[in-house]
Formats: sequence, C-alpha cells, structure tokens
Amino acid sequence: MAERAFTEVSGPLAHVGVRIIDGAFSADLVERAISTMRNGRWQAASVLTDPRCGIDDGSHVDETQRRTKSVVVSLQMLSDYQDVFESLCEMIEAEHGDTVTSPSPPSFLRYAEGDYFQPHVDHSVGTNHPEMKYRNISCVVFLNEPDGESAYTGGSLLLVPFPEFGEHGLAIEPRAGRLVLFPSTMVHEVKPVESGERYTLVTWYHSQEIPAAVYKSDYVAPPSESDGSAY
Ligand SMILES: O=C(O)CCC(=O)C(=O)O
Repeated sequence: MAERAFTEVSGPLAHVGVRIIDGAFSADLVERAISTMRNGRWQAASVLTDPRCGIDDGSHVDETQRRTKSVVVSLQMLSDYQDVFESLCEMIEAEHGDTVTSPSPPSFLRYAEGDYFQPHVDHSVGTNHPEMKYRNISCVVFLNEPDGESAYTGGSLLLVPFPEFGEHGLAIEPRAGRLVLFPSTMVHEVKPVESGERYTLVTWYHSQEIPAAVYKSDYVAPPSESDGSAY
C-alpha cells in the first residue's frame, strides 16, 4: 500500500475540520466491497436516538429519516476493512491533535434509487447513548462516484456546519476510494439517489478505547465465514 497522505482541503471545509484522504483503500478493496455489496444480503439501516428523548430503546428503522441498505458481510470482511481504518489512527490523531482510536466495525451501505439519509448528527453533546457517546470523528468512504464505472446520480453528501449553510450545505466531491473525516457533532445528510446505486463505508473514530461489547449486537454473522464474501 502506497504512503497515505491528507489531500489538501481549502475554503470553508478546511475551517470546519473536514479532512480527506484519497486512496486510503486499495483499488482491490474498493472493488471487493462493491461486488460484495451489489449482490449481498442487506437489512434496512437503523437510526440511533438519544435516550434522553425517551421514545425507544435507542435504535430503530425509520424510513422517514433514513432509507439505506446495510449490507451483511462476513466477520472476516468486517475485520479486513476495520484494520485499514485502524491503520489510519496515528495519522488522523497527529492531524487532529487529540486521541483518535477504536474505529467501529464499518457499515457497508448501499443506496439504491430513492434512498437517502435526512440531516442528522452522529454524536450529540452530553448523550448517554452506548454507541453514540464515544464518537468523535465520523468517517465516510466513497466506493464509487457519479462518473465512470458504477455511476450514479444524486446522493450528494452534504455537511451543514452552521445553520447559515442551510439546506445547501457543503457538498463533498465523491471520488471512488476517497475517505472523508468530519466532527461527529456536525449535521450532515445524504440526498436521495436519483439513478444507479451509491456505495459507501462508514465508521466512527473514538476519543477513548471503547468496550468491545458496545458493538456486539451489530454483528450479523453469515452462515459461512469461510470465503470472506457476503452471501
Ligand atoms: O453514506 C454516507 O455518505 C453517510 C452515512 C451517514 O451519514 C451515517 O451513517 O451517519
């Protein structure tokens, strides 16, 4: 794997703490993820709710907020991709100037036509949600892009660091293999996909080591772990 470096970010994105690493995942890993996700079994991705709202147990499917497919992959695959995120901790920490550790097992997300994720935050200050409370930096990896192979339209990732940006937000240019980091308290959304399919990996870096048990319930092991592919 080639030496990885931050891509220069200019303008408002740089000021609000957005960082980009292009090519963090090898072309092989990008390809493997897409082909697994294209054919893999999936479940509707859930949204987390702050227990302070007192309306549910903290995680549920709500298609008014989010219509996204979370693809089920083998534990081997989960760990292969988590290792890459893990290998970036040191360089992100050096850039961030604060502890950056324990990336969560990544989500393999597939957005079909009409799928979206309404504006939300990944961490709200003072939350006691068992997953959300440790999140420090949100991380999205674009696996495909609007041009080229596996093209799609729509599906922009918009960041809304301040209300002034309103519904227009700051769009991140999607490039296959591009990894984007931003503070987990920042409002962001995924606009509806208009055609084709959009594929991303998502993880969160934490400000302290987190108990492994926090993510246990997220694992859905395929019947066969042998070939490392989804089923
Ligand atoms: O898929 C994306 O681009 C972002 C997903 C997202 O916002 C999230 O999982 O919190």
